[in-house]
Amino acid sequence: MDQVLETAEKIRSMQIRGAGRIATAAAASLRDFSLGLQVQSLEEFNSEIQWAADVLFKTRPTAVSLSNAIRMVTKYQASDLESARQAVIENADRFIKSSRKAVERIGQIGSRRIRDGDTVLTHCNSRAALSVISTAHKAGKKIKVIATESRPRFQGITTIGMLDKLGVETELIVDSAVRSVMNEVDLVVVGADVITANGTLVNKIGTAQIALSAREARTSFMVAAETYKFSPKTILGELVTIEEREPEEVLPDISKYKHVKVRNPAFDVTPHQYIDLICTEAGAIPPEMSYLIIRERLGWELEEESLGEVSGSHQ
Ligand code: RUB
Repeated sequence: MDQVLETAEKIRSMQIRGAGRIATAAAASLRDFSLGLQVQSLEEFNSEIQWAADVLFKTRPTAVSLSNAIRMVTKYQASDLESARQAVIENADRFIKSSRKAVERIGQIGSRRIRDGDTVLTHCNSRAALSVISTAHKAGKKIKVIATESRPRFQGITTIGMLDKLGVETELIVDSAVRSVMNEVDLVVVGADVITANGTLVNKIGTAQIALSAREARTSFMVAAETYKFSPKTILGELVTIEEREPEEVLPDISKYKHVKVRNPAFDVTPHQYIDLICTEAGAIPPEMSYLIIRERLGWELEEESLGEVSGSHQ
């Protein structure tokens, strides 16, 4: 129980962050919780797992990877306690392994779009986007990466740190310098928190401005995203919740102002018209094909699932 609460706190406070990492952390937490669970009956096991799933689900409202991971891990059909326990463990291990492979595959597919000598711009810190960039670099392509700071949490500093270790040349810019450098950029590569049924992208605040700027400069804009970043519930008409974080992240001494309100949305929405390509482990697709990815890869059963449900069925 403590381990689940600890993982949830790390996700909430962003010690564990990035849609892919929070999904695998939640899966690992459910697996470890299931392993150590001292209960006598299947019913008790089911309700404890449901409790853990709820705690993890409520940590960050935007990333659909979290609910997709939880749904995949907690979907089992078991007639006794031990086979339910085994199923959760196997589901979680399968999810974690497939997530790692997906990121690798995205790197292989996406890096083909990067040419020798290219300048690539990236935003925030995305494992999938960095896989594309690092695979191109490892293939011997000489590239330069322009990374935005990504205020207010400065994930861009993590990005340049990771690329620096790999020996990739980087330039760090403030977020508002994107248009000033866009004419030097050959390709923008960003990650995703959510991709909706019509190919709309929800990603770190500032992504939409970058996409607009790229469109205006005729620069290609690519999204790198595992298929579990696609949102099945958007097929049912559900809107994506945009997380609003604490004002202190933007203005630490806000209490000294009387009439100031700080707004701190963590993500924004980029319409599919501004996206050239979404690179997934199932291939590089136009955003308009997102509906098919949801139906075919996520196996979403429209009639079986009800809105607002966190995890799959326990039988
Ligand atoms: C991270 C962010 C990343 C996506 C994709 O936001 O917006 O671009 O989550 O990352 P935060 P990945 O720092 O608020 O979690 O490709 O690693 O899943």
